[in-house]
Amino acid sequence: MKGVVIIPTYDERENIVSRSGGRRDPSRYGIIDAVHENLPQADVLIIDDASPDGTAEVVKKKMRNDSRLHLLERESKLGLGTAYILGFGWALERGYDYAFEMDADFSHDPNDLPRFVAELKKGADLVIGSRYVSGGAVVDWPPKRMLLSHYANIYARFGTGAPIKDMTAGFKCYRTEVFRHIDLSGIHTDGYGFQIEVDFRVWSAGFRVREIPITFRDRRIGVSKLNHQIIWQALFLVPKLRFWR
Ligand SMILES: Nc1nc2c(ncn2[C@@H]2O[C@H](COP(=O)(O)OP(=O)(O)OP(=O)(O)O)[C@@H](O)[C@H]2O)c(=O)[nH]1
Ligand SMILES: [Mg+2]
Repeated sequence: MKGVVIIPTYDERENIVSRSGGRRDPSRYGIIDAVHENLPQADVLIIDDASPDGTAEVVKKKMRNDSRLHLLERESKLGLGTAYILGFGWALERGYDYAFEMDADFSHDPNDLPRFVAELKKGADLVIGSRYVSGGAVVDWPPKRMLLSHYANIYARFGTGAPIKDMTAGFKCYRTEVFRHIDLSGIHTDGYGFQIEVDFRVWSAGFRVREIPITFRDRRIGVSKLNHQIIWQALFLVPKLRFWR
């Protein structure tokens, strides 16, 4: 099976490629190397939105001696949702069997990657790295953020009726075949709402969704891109999905 790990980036220069001493010092290790250490056969697709910190430049430099690395550049910060939709189409066109959603900031542990693929091989169509199934956890998050995530997930689960414990999770692996059967161009949400909407569509289309426990950590370096608009959008999306069903 051939896979691609899609990583959208906005100002993630310090997280993306290893800096000198990265082999010994984990805080200088880059996410691309960490992915390849765990899934040597997989490709990595970075989708960068003209990051002012020059993330795309360090990726391009690394691409010169790594044929498993790909980059799509967009002209401005257009959001996580449209970045993933672009990446899903890209993966489908190129015949990959599976595609990951993953953050650049080490909130998602690269060591977990092979467990997702194992579940896919057992027959799952979407594997979600879940903080809210037995064995899953969140560490280092401030209490406010923890509560927001907890209640957002209860709301999303009961509101949409989808039996998924972590619907706002962003560490996921899809069988690319799934993208042929859900209307990607009809998705206009971002952030949390995007995750809820895609999970809902995959589940409603009758695909096998499987949650595996992960430990989620606060971002390693850099600033958060979470904003109030993303929260409001997710709030209004849930009743809309219920109605649609
Ligand atoms: N291409 C692109 N990537 C984005 C955009 N917004 C966020 N990202 C990336 O998407 C991933 C998740 O975003 P984060 O900012 O980590 O969101 P979060 O995990 O909810 O919040 P923090 O970890 O606290 O920042 C990271 O790799 C970001 O760099 C965007 O508008 N465009
Ligand atoms: Mg993050």
